[in-house]
Amino acid sequence: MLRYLTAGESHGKALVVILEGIPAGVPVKEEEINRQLARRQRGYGRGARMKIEQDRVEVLSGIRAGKTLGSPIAMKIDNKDWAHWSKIMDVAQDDEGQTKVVHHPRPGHADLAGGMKYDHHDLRNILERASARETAARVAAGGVARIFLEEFDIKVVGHVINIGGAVTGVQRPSSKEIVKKSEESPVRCIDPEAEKKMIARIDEAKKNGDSLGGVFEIIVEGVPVGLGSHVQWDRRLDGRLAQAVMSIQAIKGVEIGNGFTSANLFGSEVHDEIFYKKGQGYYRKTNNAGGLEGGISNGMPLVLRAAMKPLSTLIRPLQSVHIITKEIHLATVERTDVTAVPAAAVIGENVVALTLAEIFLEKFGGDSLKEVRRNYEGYLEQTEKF
Ligand code: EPS
Repeated sequence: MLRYLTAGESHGKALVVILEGIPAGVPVKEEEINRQLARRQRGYGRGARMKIEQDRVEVLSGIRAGKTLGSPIAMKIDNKDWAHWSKIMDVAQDDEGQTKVVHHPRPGHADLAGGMKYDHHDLRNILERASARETAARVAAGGVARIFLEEFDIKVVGHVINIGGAVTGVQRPSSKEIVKKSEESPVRCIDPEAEKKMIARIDEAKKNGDSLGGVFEIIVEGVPVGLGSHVQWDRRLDGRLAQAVMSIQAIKGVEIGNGFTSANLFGSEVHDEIFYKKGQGYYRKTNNAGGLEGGISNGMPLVLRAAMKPLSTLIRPLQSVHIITKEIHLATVERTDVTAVPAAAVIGENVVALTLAEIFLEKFGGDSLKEVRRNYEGYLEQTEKF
């Protein structure tokens, strides 16, 4: 069983994550995890915080001499900004000046619902954990998961296809094209025309003290037939991927394959016809299903998209209420990003990797990489004969 838990507040000392269930013998380099962390920090439209942080992972357990031990992998990412917040976020002392107390909940944020639920009258006690800073810890865990998946030639890539209505014109790009072009784009978009429009939209939002959301796409190649199952609701691959991606802060919609578009079409226009060639096996000419049928991976690349709402901290704030006096008040303004869709694409890749690794291990599980590989190869041999 692969599982993980994160802890940490946005302006606390550090973020931590414990990842358990990665088999022994997987070669893991800290540098590779750090590369994922750095990718998550980039993106046009990010705010001042990203100039302060340079996320680096410190592996505390579970890896020795460059290989996983099979024991829990504990990792820590320090918050550099802690230096400015140590008094405010102190474990024992009350912040005497109360300089950063939050009483005006931001529409769209967890502030009000969280405050009411946990009976916190300083809404900072909610927003510190609700912050998307937490995703750095998930990406660290995802960094290990994708190294594990790559042992089986499963590769996860992502790119931005829409920011604030500026949409890419490139349809169904290959993974190679995505990797090559998105890393160089400040908005992680592979279409230079759309990139220009996205940047203009971000500039416009910034000028107006506003924020923007968008859509990113994740593609996974090398997924074998048979991950997930039709037999029970909580074993369906689509449902489990959607939960992982939907749980990323600010995500409001997830679709697989043609998703919402297929609702407008006839079945004959949607379903991917099945062909067979000796030596090659079964194949499809289209992939409208996004690599999934009946909650089971079908051997085609997995295609998933997610919609991110505009960030809820607005420099020109919306109306809210003072939670103590109940008087009308503008929402709290915290330092923020204008948009974080490029970062969300990286987070999406990494949570998808975690979910796929989890389901892969459910099917081919073993305590060492060698054992998992043996199980996997035996299964491939069986399906090739089908
Ligand atoms: C965030 C607000 C900003 C973002 C932060 C998420 O942080 P701050 O309030 O410190 O300026 O930069 O994202 C990160 C710190 C990160 O690592 O992604 C929020 O309110 O969610």
